Amino acid sequence: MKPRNPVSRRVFLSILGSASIAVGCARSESEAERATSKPGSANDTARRAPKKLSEIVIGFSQTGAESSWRVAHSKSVQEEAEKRKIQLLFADGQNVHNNQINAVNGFITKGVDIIVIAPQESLGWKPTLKEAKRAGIPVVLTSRGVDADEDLYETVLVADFVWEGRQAGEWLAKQTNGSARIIELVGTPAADVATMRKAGFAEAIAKHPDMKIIASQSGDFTRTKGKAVMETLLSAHKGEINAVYAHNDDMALGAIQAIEAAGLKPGKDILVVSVDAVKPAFEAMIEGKLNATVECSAVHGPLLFDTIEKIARGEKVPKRTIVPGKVFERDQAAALISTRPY
Ligand code: GZL
Repeated sequence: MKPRNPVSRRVFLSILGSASIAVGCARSESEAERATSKPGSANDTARRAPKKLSEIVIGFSQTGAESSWRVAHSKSVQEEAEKRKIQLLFADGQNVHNNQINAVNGFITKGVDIIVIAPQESLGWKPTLKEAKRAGIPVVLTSRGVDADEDLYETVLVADFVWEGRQAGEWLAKQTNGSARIIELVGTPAADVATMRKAGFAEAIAKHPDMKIIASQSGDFTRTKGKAVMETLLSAHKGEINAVYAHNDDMALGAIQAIEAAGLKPGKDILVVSVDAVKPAFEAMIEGKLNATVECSAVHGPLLFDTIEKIARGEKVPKRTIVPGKVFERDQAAALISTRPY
């Protein structure tokens, strides 16, 4: 029997009365046959007794803890699950792509109700996402996207990374009257967020022929690597550099340490602009060492769980849910740091 409409292959969670949940999944015969051979498959889900919201199990595969932003992101998701009394299985990928693939395959075997992924890398997800679909388990992406057909996931919850890169480029163009020798510290190269922040920045500075990226290297979104890369580039380009664009605050803070170690004044001799707007970046702006940061909110928890509950009710959700941000500059930092949520 072919499911009447494609949506029927998703796990349906309809909230009945006192937040109890009926979990069911209509499947085509061939899928039903396939599913019955595996314990904990969606077919079993279809036979599961109605669940209370608090009995739903979510499998969350997180990249790791590479940056202050990521730590705040994990905290936001875990606190929201706690608040809504929804069971969250948290798998720390330790920034290794294959760890995440293994974790998600484990969630599928276990037969969780919904899978949430913050992907370290964008490539290599298709087979695993197809397996989740076959098992009737909806997938929600958060903080980064994947290179896979849209019908393999419900929605991706991200910022507009191209906009972020563009804001950084436009800010720097204004500060330098369109004349700069720039070091770019790139995030994890295989992550869409790095590709997009790079593209947005390049688009903005392309309007200014005298703004040149003299070197672009990955610091993998970490403070340690940001510092190491900046040390190398400072000695390779002695006296040439007057600006740094870092794809996240952690790499910018590492670069600031390297600039100071080289006897230069970050924020003055070399302007520094980055993305995320984490509290340590506000502290660096108050010290005058970071000039600006483009906010990429890490507080995904509330919106993520609202989205999950919409999917559960069978409501349509947009394929891409954009989390808005804004630009913060050095002279605003002291007044705003106490209001920062992460
Ligand atoms: C953005 C997120 C990025 C942050 C970095 O959504 O994927 O990864 O900007 C983090 O700090 O490492």
